[in-house]
Amino acid sequence: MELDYHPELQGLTVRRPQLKLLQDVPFPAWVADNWETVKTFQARPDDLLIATYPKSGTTWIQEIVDLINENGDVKMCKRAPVYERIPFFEFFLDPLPTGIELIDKMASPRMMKTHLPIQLVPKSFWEQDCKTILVARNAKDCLVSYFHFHRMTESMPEPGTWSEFLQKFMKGRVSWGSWYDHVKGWWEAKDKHRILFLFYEDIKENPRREILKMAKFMEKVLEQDVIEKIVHHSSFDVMKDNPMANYTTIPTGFMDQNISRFMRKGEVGDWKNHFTVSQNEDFDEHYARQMVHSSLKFRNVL
Ligand code: PPS
Repeated sequence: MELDYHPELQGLTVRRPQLKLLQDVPFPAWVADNWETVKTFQARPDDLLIATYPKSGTTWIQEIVDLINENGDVKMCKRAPVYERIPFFEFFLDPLPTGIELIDKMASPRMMKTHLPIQLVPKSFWEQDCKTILVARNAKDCLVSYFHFHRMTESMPEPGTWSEFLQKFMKGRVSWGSWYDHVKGWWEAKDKHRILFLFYEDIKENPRREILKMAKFMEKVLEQDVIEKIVHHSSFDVMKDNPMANYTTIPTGFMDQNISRFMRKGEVGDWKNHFTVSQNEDFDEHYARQMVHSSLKFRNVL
């Protein structure tokens, strides 16, 4: 793996953070310690937010949204790594530029990603009536992906064993908190704000259909050949070999892709390779209790 983008960061190492609570939601200390800057951010009306619980397909949507915005210009979408083209809003890890520093330098319309639960999104986004593309992924695949991500990046606390991490995830004692509260919160808000609510599994099933939904939401009209180009260039196989999308530009002291690739498998149902029968039964029972009052339904879960 080569790092030829920002070579000055080659030796960068990151120390695993502690979790700190913000309104009862655990965050890596590097988010919690910078909360005033996040909270007071001034959104613009044409800002586009991509919101997800971690490991739900954020990078996939970032690539699609950039390709839509650039009318399928693949070269243009390789101008910088995805985390600079569409910055991570609540990112504060020295000596990398913060998400907000990158956003402040962007011309409108600006695009950014966040993992914040709805109740913690700065109020200026709603005052400015900004649009949000929300992507949700089934809990079990999210959990598996999050476990492997914790193994490979020092920006997250130690995951512990698979079964320990499973317990922490079910209790919501992981970075950005409870998956259940996150998806339910955004689901309840989807008709109160301009939110396009999408599912990872739907995009896997029919990327073309979901890309068209995103383009419509972004008020972009795309020619047929451009749509096909976007489908191709945002596919897992193409993105995993694209250094501007696969995070190989990040030094190994921050993300060690020898432990687990950022673009790991990109599949629906990989959880079946991780859960024991009894873990699956416990998880299903707990899931049913957590989701009982919500009309939000995922497939491939129970
Ligand atoms: S992060 O760190 O929260 O921003 O991660 P995020 O991008 O949300 O999630 C990473 C997972 O998404 C998968 N991925 C894709 N799946 C299908 N198609 C495409 N193009 C794609 N791009 C990224 C990625 O492989 C991670 O999932 P797992 O299950 O770990 O492979």
